[in-house]
Amino acid sequence: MKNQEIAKIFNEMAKYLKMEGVDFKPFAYEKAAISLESLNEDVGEIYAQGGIKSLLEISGIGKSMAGHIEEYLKNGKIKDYEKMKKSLPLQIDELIRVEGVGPRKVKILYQKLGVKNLKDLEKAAKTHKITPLFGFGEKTEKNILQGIEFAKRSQGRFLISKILPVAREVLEKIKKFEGVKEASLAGSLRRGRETIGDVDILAVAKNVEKAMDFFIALPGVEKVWGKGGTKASVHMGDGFDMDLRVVPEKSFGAALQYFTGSKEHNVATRRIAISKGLKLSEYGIFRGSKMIAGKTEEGVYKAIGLPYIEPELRENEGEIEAALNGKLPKLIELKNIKGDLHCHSNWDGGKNSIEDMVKTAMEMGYEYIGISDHTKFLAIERGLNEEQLLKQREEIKQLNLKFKIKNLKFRILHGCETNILNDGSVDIKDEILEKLDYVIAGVHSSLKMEKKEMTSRVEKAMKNKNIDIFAHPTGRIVGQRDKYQIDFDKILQQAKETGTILEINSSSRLDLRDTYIRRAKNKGLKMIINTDSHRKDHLNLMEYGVAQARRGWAEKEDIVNTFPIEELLKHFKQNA
Ligand code: DGT
Ligand code: CA
Ligand code: CA
Repeated sequence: MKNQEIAKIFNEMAKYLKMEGVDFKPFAYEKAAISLESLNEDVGEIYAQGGIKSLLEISGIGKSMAGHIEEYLKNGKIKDYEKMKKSLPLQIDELIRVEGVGPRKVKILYQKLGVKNLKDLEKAAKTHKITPLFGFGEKTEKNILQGIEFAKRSQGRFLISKILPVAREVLEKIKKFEGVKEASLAGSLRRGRETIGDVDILAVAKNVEKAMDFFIALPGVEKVWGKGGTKASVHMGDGFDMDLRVVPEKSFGAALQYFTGSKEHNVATRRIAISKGLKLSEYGIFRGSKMIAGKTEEGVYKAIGLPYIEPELRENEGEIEAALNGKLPKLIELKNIKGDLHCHSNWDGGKNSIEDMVKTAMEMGYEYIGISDHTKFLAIERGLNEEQLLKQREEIKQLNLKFKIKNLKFRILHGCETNILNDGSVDIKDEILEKLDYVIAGVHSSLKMEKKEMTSRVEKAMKNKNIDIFAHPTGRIVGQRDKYQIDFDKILQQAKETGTILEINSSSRLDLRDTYIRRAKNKGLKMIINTDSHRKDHLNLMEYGVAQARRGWAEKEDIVNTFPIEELLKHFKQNA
């Protein structure tokens, strides 16, 4: 099937046309590309059956696009495209990824300085060859250098927990701005992805111009990349970019569906629309020229015969099939969480006292909190030994007694976070572990072990009857450290056999990650979402773990800290 090949060429041609400064035409190529990407049938087959006439019947394909498709099917290439490549032989994608460098600038940089790729660009900027160019100047050169630095440093992606609070603040301000009727986050942020490229915001506003001016003047905005008829793009002091798109009210749902993505999900939904003789775009759903839905997302899904699909599921990883078969999961929600069992106190060098941690947990509406300080092997974390654990147990007992007297429905559970040593044993004696309400175990040393060794190390720990929870099971830290080598299928099997609960760690580990959560769920395993708090304000990281759980199709029943306390304790006991 040649559909994707041709779509790719059309996208490239659009960029070349933009470099030439051509108006409108690039859009036709992009439209044709999206059309081909979401086409069910082989475009070659369509052409073979009905010639150029049948190509013209595909939505989004006009006369000149049909001509290009015919040419490619016949000759394996498109002359215009070959010409474009020859006249400007450069890495467009790489270059326009640098913020502040658009297609037109790319062309000038190539013609005047011979810049073909990122490396050339950096060299030109560092040797101040860009400043004297007409239409560039010192500021642009500086911008370009910053853009390159940024692209290199972070590869342009940010941990969700760094972005969401800022984006929410901006969203709230936009919502309150005069004349704004509706606003929502979209893109990867709305889908809860662990890392975010840029923030996408959609709004409906009475006065588009005013709303965009308000957006680009917000505190925190460091630079304005651009402001057009319906879209404004800014760079935030925190290092990331934000797009605001203002859309008509009647199209808000369709735009939200489109700009939430993912692209793969959109291709699939478009395909369904086409199969029903409909056209789905960011403007709405159309039968011929009649708009039949678009104001709400629910309406958009309904018009193509689907129930509403939660944003976290929209990755084209089976959610469409599940929706068609009425098999969508009822995803876990933040409000289902009744407590947090991976919390450190000042006993092990954490910032806050047990009482402080408890107070915050109560304010969050939790029914319980589990204190699980590090144990002695982790000397840098001031890990507790057996004696200290017993002392800590007394303090917790007293606090629980106090709650009881006051008739407070809150309970502190006492656990600890033991270390899985190289041989698979843990660093606290079983007779002490037995006395605790629950025990977490994790790998904190010798992370570079070979796969086989690491797997049996963890398997052995899971067989310890006192260990209830396997913390941050793959050892990765988002943006900082890869997972260690471990046979995850074997870990799943062992967890199944021993009833070990796998942790979804909500800190910057986000471990288990979404796809692994789904594998654990499919295996029928129980998981727990914990924050690994080392201070009280970390407790509200919970929502990031929940987001990953939702991306992993987890339901309330899969996650043990949605259980009331009695049920949770029963669960620990059963699996002892
Ligand atoms: P990010 O920003 O890299 O974390 O990921 P997204 O998903 O936020 O991607 P972004 O910001 O480039 O675009 C936002 C949404 O717009 C994306 O999820 C789906 C939609 N979209 C963007 N480009 C295309 C496209 O070429 N085709 C289709 N069907 N949808 C697109
Ligand atoms: Ca985005
Ligand atoms: Ca974007």
